[in-house]
Amino acid sequence: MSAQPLNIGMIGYGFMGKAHSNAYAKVNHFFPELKQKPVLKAVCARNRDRAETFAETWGYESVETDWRQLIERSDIDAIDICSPNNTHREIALAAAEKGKMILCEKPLARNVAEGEEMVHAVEEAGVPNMVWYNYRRVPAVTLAKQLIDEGRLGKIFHYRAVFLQDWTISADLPQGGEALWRLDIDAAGSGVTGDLLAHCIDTAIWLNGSLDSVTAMTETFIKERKHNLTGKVEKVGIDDACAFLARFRNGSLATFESTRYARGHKALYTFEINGEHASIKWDLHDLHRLEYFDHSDDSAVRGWRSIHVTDSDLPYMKRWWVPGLQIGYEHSFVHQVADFLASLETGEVAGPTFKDALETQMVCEAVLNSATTGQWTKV
Ligand code: SOE
Repeated sequence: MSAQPLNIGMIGYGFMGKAHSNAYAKVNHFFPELKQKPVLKAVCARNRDRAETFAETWGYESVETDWRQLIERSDIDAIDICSPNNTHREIALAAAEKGKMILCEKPLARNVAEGEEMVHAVEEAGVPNMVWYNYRRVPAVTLAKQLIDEGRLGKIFHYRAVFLQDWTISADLPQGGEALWRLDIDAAGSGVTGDLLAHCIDTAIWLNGSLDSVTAMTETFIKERKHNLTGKVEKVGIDDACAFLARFRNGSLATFESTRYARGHKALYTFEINGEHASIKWDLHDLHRLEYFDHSDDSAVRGWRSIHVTDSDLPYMKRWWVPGLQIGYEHSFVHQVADFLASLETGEVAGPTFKDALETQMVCEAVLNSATTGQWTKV
């Protein structure tokens, strides 16, 4: 039986628009059992020429320049929100009201208040929803989850995560507008906390449960930048760097650090988890490997082992190539769409939902509040 079409209306066409479009295009080739097939029905962006170029490149059937028009269309089943963070709430509320499924780029919103409204809207409308925290579905990270859930690490004492970049060091870089909205507090809501630490927090909650309290520091190294929308030099409102200590509800201790000022690092996302019996480490730059240390090994051979996560019995890998041949960043998005489509058939929810992502938003807000007050803050 051929798969039923699931018509996608994509809002935005930046880097994430490409990652999601690629996932929709590939998913049924590698997950042929799925009963629904995403169809790239329409892409929406204010700049018609660029939207048309994007549509042609990726095979979208049509173009809209007003997201409200897109949401009105009866031939659209699911809205994918890939536009800046300050648009997420309004689009999600309108899309939920029209009964559309919603796949929203991370972070869910700029703050908890917006996120709460979004959760309320999708729950009230009863529409399937998901947030693109893609790193959960890197096979090595999913394997880490399996090992933890099997109890192999035992009691977890420590969680350590960093996400380091260096692309905003130049004081000449403006803020605001296309591509640079991540530096604009109004558009983004926060800096590295919502953009990068949110990934680390989502993974951490998924692997080790909820966080209880945090104490944080943030810094804005470049205080003023030219604003692309006004042409004037304006105050920079985002956090360029953020580090925080945290306590998980299960008693483990954590450190999280993120910056866009770590010269030499482009996207170094790593985490390490130390348990009573075993430890694991993961590094985005080597994303197909999971480092594992098991204290129960015979001391003659005990040591950190590097698991090349390519065997077909490991998460998602039977979908791809033969053992030994690895996959990359884009595959995590394919896996996320596959799980979302499967959830529509089984009714088994594919996380992170808006509600799950709201918890991450709450941690981000507690972190930013703590950095302002200098106090330990409950999540
Ligand atoms: C920022 O540079 C960014 O593109 C984030 O917005 C993404 O979420 C992250 O995965 C990579 O870095």
